[in-house]
Amino acid sequence: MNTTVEELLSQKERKFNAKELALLAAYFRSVMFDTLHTRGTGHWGGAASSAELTTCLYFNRLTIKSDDPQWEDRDRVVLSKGHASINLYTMLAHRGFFPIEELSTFRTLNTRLQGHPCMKTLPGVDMSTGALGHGLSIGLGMALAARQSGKQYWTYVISGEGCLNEGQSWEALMSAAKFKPGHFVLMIDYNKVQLDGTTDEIMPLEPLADKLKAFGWNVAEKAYDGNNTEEVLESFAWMDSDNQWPKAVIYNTVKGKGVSFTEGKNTWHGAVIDDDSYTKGMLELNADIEKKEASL
Ligand SMILES: Cc1ncc(C[n+]2csc(CCOP(=O)(O)OP(=O)(O)O)c2C)c(N)n1
Repeated sequence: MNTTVEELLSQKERKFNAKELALLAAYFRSVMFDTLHTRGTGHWGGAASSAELTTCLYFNRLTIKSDDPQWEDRDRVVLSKGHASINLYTMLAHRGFFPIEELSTFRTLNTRLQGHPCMKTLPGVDMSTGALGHGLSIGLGMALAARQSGKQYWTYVISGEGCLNEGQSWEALMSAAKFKPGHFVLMIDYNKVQLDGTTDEIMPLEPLADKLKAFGWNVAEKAYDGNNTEEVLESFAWMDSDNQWPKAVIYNTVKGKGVSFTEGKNTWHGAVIDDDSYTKGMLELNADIEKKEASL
């Protein structure tokens, strides 16, 4: 690990600014790429597209306690796109929920870091996910529970297009608009590419913002650049700007972001990272880290 990243991570409880978050996201992307290659497994594309979203959440936004993962007042995160588990695990490990070295056990049988996150075994995981489309309903339940119990915590659901292709998501969208729980946010990682094709080929979602509005949601007028930490922080300011719930934010992202030959390609949804791709990809990821370090 290079010094600047190490310095930042030694203060992991503080709220980082946009440039620091950009460096952390670049570094975390390299950790994800490295772990997937070492373990001979996939799901790089969707993990990479969410890197800035989760880095900004875990290192700027969330009220959580790594030494008390079940703290009742903690903010909740539901990674509805549970196949991107390596992203969530990388955040949780570097935020102090479990040892960073444990990432090397990713997707090994009988370990805590299974291919899809398990809330029963891994500290910091608020919900077990993996079957697309469940996350929003579960998040709604968490947000309603906050209201019921007089708590102020926030609930964030991170969803890809695959989740929004599931009918259950639209039932949850309807229910949330009826019950209007506070501090409830849907963050859409809109990379427009799924497992075996583009979203337009599989099941188009456009006009997505209009659909969400028609379902009764408060939708951010701007579709933010979800791979730009300044814009993600801007979206957080929007979340705080009024009291109209539920809220949805659409983030334009790039699947496989950070490694040129994986960007925008569904073939890199679940592919194993072979040695040659690893070598070439790491050169790009490390160059990005150096560039972001120099900008601090
Ligand atoms: C109900 C269900 N159907 C199918 C799958 C298999 N599957 C896993 S990921 C995926 C594509 C997801 O695409 P997207 O939501 O765009 O993911 P991202 O690009 O953000 O990783 C599919 C079809 C699943 N996990 N659950």
